[in-house]
Amino acid sequence: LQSRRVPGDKPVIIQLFEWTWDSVASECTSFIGPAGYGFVQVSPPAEHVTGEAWWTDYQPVSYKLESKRGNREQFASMVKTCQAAGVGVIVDTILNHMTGADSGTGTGGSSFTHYNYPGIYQEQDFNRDQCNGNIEDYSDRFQVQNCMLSNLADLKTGSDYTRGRLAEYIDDLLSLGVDGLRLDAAKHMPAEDIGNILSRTSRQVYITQEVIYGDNEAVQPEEYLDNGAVQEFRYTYALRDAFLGGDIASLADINNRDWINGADANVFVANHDTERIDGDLKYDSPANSYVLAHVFSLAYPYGAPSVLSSYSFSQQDAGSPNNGQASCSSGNYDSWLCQHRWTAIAGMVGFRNTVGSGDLNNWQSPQSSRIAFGRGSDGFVAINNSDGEWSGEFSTSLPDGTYCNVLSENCGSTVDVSGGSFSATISGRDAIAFHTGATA
Ligand code: LM2
Ligand code: CA
Repeated sequence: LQSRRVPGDKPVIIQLFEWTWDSVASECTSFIGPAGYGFVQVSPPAEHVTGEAWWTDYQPVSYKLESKRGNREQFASMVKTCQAAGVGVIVDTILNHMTGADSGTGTGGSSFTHYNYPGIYQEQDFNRDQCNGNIEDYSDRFQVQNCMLSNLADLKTGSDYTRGRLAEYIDDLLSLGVDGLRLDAAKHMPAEDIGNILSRTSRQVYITQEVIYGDNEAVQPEEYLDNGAVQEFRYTYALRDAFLGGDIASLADINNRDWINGADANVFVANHDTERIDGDLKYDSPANSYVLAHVFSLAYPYGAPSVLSSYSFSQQDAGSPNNGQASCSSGNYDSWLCQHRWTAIAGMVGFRNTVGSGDLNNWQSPQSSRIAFGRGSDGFVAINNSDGEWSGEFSTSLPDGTYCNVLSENCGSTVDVSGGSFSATISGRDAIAFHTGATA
C-alpha cells in the first residue's frame, strides 16, 4: 500500500497546532502554498469536550465535525482552499478513545457520559470488560492496548461494530477531500485493528502513526509499518541530545540506524507534546538550537519532515490565543509563533523540494559541533553549533555559480562555487544553505 506511505514530491508537513479552519485556509493561500510546503496537519476536527485547555480536542464526544476550530462547512472549505493552493490536508484522527471527562455536552451540543455516547457507542463498545483502569506498565502489551490512557474511555477496536463506525468517520473525512491522517495514540491499538479499519475505507491516503518509542516497551514502532508511515521519536530524541549537547557530528549516520526506514518515517524536531516536556527542543531553546535542528532536519535525507507551528505558553495546559484564530501577518502575531514562516525554516523548504532524493555527500566535520554536507549536486548546507565563528573551504558537488544563502533574508548573503569548492564564514550558532533553485 504505497499510497499510505509516500507523502509526495513536496514532503514537508506543517503541524498547525490549534489553528481554526478559517485561519488554516487563509494561510494556505497567502504563505504555505507559495512557500512549497506539501501538507498541513490540522487539529482533531470531531466534536470534543468543552473547556479552555488545548487538550479538549483529544477527547472526542461524537464524529460531528464541530470543534473549537470550526464547523463542517468551514472544515470542507479549508480542505478545498488548501488544495487549490497545492497543499494537502492531514487530519489528526483519534481512533483509540472517547472522553476522560465523566459527563457533559460537547462542542457540537451532544451530551455524553463516560462509556455512553448516544447513537454512537455504549458500554459494550469499550474495553472496560478487559481492563477497568489506567495503563501503568508499558512492558505489558495487554495493558498498553486495552487499559485507559489517562482515563480516556478505551474503544474496543477489535470489534466489528467499532471498526465499522471508525471507518465511517474516516470515510466522512475522505468525502470532504482529506489527503492524509495522523493516527493519534496508535501504540494503544493493535496494529491489526488499525489495518482492519483502514481496509474498510473508500480510499487509501497518507497515514502517519503516532507510536512513541520507549526502551523495553512491549509495543514497538516497527509493528505498524503495514498500515503506513510511523513517527520516529528516536529521531526527535537524537536531535535534542545532539543540538542541546553540542555533538551534532553524531548525526552522520542517522539514516542508517536500527530505526524505521527513512522511506517509512515521519520525523520532527518537536510536536505539541514534546514541546511541553522539560529539556526537549522548543521554540525558546537556547543558542538558536531549535532553528539549527530544523535546518538539519530539512536538509538531511531521512523521513518526511514535519514542522510544528504553535504558540508561546507559560502554562502547560493553556489553549491557543485569540480562540485559535491564528495570524502571521506583521503586527498581529499575539503569541502565535508562526515557525513555518521563520526565514531559515521556510528557506529550507525550497532546499528540500529542490534536492529531492539526492544522495548525501561531501560530509565534512572538522569538530563535533560543526557539520557540512551536500545533497546530490543540488544542495549544500553547513551548520555551526558552536559559539565561535567557522571559516572554511568547503568541498561541494554544486555546479559553478553564485548561490543565495536561503537562510538569509532576500538573498542577503551569497557564495561563489568554483571547481567543486567555496569558502565561507559561518557565525557562531548559525548555518548556511544553498541550492540550485536559488541562485544570485
Ligand atoms: C496523544 N497521542 O497519543 C496526543 O498527542 C496527546 O496530546 C494526547 O494527550 C493523548 N494522546 C490522548 O489523545 C492530551 C494531553 C493530556 C490530556 C489528553 C486528553 O497531553 O494531558 O489529558 O490530551 O484531553 C487530560 C488531562 C488528564 C486527564 C485526561 C482525561 O490532562 O489529567 O486524565 O484529560 O480527563 C485524568
Ligand atoms: Ca486501546
